[in-house]
Amino acid sequence: MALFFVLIILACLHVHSARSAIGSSEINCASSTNRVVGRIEEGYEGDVEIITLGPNDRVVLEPHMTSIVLSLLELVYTEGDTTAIVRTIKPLDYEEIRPSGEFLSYFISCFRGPKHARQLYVLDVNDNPPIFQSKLYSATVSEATAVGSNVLTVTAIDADATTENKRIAYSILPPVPDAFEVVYDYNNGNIRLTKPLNYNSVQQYIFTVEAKDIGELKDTTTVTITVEKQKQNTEENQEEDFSDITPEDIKDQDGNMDINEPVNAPAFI
Ligand SMILES: [Ca+2]
Ligand SMILES: [Ca+2]
Repeated sequence: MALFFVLIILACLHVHSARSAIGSSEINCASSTNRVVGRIEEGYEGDVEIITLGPNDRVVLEPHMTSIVLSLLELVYTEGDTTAIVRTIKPLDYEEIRPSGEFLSYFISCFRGPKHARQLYVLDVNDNPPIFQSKLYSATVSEATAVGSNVLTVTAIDADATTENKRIAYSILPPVPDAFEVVYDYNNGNIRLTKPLNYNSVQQYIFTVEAKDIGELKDTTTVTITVEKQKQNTEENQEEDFSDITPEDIKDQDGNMDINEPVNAPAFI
């Protein structure tokens, strides 16, 4: 009975000591193979592939299509071993891998023998927040600006590589000003005027705009809109014009050039 329990415990220890990896395969250096190791989310760190070798096989890890693999993966193997393990050097980062292709590709190459091609698909995770290009945006807007005009554009960048994880929604956080809204396209947030401005009522608006991605990762920026008084109307301009006339230009009817001279009333017969 005691022996039975010892065997059970040994079996459990064996299970717990077995290495887990994304994939496993056998390599025979007499012929080449080409296979997909598997798919894994970015951030993964650990064993990628466990390879069983023939007793006389000797292998090395080589890049395939791009050299980036050598900065991400290494081969744990000593000549004479019947097992070789491909494992990560650092957590896998989709944004680092994606510029080189759809998947990580490498060779397990036999010494003076065929190369065995492997593909590992790394999936994007929403691990990057939107970041505003500036923490402060400002604009000066005339109170004559038409309602519906875009008065300022704010921009945040999300470093995630896939469209879904880098899509950004912009909004104005409470307290929301009564004269502006934010409308956005794929790239930018546009601050739009929603009611006529009145310099005599409000000279400046300060509010916070938030950029948020699909996973609730977010950033904020402060927007300042300064209202500029509408240019003076025609009547005021005329007053301005008169004010520009110098005394030398003013002549009384009797031809006196001195503005301080009394003007003689014309004689009526
Ligand atoms: Ca993101
Ligand atoms: Ca990502």
